[in-house]
Amino acid sequence: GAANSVAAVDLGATSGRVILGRIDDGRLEARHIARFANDPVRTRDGLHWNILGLYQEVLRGLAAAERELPGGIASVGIDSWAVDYGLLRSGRLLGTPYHYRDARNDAGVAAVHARVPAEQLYARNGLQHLAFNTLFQLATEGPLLAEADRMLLIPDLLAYWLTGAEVAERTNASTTGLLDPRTGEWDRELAEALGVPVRLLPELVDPGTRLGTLSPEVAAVVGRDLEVVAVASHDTASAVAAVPATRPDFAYISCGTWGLVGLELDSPVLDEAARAANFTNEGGLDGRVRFLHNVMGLWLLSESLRGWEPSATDAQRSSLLGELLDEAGRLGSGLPTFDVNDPAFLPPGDMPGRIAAWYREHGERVPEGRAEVVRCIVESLAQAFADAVRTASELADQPVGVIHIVGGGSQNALLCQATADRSGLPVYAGPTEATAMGNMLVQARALGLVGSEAEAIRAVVARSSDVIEYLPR
Ligand code: LRH
Repeated sequence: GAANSVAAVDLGATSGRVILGRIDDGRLEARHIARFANDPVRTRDGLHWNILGLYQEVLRGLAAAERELPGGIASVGIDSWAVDYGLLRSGRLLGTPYHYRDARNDAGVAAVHARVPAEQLYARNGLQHLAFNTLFQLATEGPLLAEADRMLLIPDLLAYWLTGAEVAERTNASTTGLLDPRTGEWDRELAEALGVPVRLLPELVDPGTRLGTLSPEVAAVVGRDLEVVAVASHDTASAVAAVPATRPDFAYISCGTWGLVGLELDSPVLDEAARAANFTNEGGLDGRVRFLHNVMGLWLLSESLRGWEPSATDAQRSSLLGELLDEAGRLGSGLPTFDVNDPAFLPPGDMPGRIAAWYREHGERVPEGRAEVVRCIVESLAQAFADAVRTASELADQPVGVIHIVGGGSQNALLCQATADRSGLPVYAGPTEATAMGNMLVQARALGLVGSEAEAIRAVVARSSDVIEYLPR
């Protein structure tokens, strides 16, 4: 087996995948090994991730990858959605990790702001206000915080179970609200001020750090001992690292469950205007700053479909979505848009009903029928994307000449075209699997299979993917 292949475990909020990538001649060739649903579970105390089920799928996926390429996998990297975590004591998980869409966070926000007002918090951590940021969640844990001796974010928790290494990978740690965006180090003073014991915060590592090999009992399940490498473990950081930009004046939209819209910067923007616009300064690959805004994303579509067809399979829902998008594309434009970022749309539940309520409350005509709802969602997302690109450019005082859309949303032609139209900028769409590609290429770089010069990873992605151009009309 050649040692130029790596495996990516990429866990999104609705599905996970294990992908094998081969780096050859400056190109990355990826093949899917496993794909599995990530269905949250509601118990009496709230909405949780099925973390053991996900770990099981990771083990199965790695075993399948090993069977596909016996002895040929040089390393494995894990990325997932941000902010969520497990608390541990002496290596034992205390409770089931919560889903960031659980309703518990409002109390946490009030508790944190009572100690550190929002303005001061932003000046310290540079994070946009999202009620699910880790520090707000931690403020709801009560006595568990005193019991725990470790907090591990989801990809770090899985890496810990695989290898025994207890670390916090920096890009994802930047979404906790407890990291100083100027130094990239934990803000221990802030943690203490918020009652978060500093012993919970593990040693920070950068993407590319070798974490170790599988523990013997894990290697027995997977079929071989594999090396685990920390990647940009925040999925959005991996996606941004893999934006196939070929010029510096680009904005990106990493569009999956969320639409993460912004710019890559050398240093954070922490002023009052950035705070008021709710822009975040998250950590990117190689110390870059992901200056971006969370837009609600494809969640609006997936949750609408779940409401319309509660008993359909994922495959049935995605083919229905294809039909509805075709139909929506044939409708005349000119439907009114709604504010996709209204927090009313955050929790799971009846999405079409909430959208109708938004239009009613704002004195607008309520969309009729599924295709109209879909068209309104797409146009409203595109408007929010265009607005966020313009705001990012103004706040960072940097010109934007092109927009790159990566992730699942890059396959949505109606959305890509509407984003071009509403921004007046050319949109370059693809690759769909940017997150997994960023994951794999950070590993490849750590192994010396990709050069370490600036933009080397983006150049490999650009050579390896078909990017579609949408010009504004
Ligand atoms: C996207 C994402 C996003 C976070 C959210 C919790 O998957 O990681 O960057 O804000 O999930």
